[in-house]
Amino acid sequence: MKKSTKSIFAALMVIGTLAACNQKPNSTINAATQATNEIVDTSESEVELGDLSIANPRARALLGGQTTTAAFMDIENEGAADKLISASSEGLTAELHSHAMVDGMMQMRQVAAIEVPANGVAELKPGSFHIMLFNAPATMVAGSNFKLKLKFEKAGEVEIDVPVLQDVG
Ligand SMILES: [Cu+2]
Repeated sequence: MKKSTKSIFAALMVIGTLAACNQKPNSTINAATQATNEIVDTSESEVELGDLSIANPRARALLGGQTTTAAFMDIENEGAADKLISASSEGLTAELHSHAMVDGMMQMRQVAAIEVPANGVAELKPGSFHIMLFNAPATMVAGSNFKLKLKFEKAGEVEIDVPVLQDVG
């Protein structure tokens, strides 16, 4: 049974910086994070792909009138370093994004890849790396699900089922 960490940064997520989302990918940024003491059992929703397991997938429900939101997950790696190089979902546009302090302001940027460290975890979570979803269908409300295809440099491709939640934690 695998464990994953749960973000404590939900309250810090700022969704109002979409203007920063149109920038071109620059460098890959290391998403390595160490496990913390706060443990959530996500074994039910885990998907295995080679040495990787994808746990706790979730997307934030669309707010009224919006078409942009984001998906999050923990990518656990029991093998050599890998990279998430793309995400896609039918009927919308998905991009890999970082979320970092730039010149004193929190900004999101598109990145070419999200590193998954050897024997470590890449945490995609609010306020950090995430999969940005543009032109999302109005059906993306709490309680719904959608398919998201992930492509890794070494492990290859996998399609996961992402629950849409009001609170993505
Ligand atoms: Cu973003």
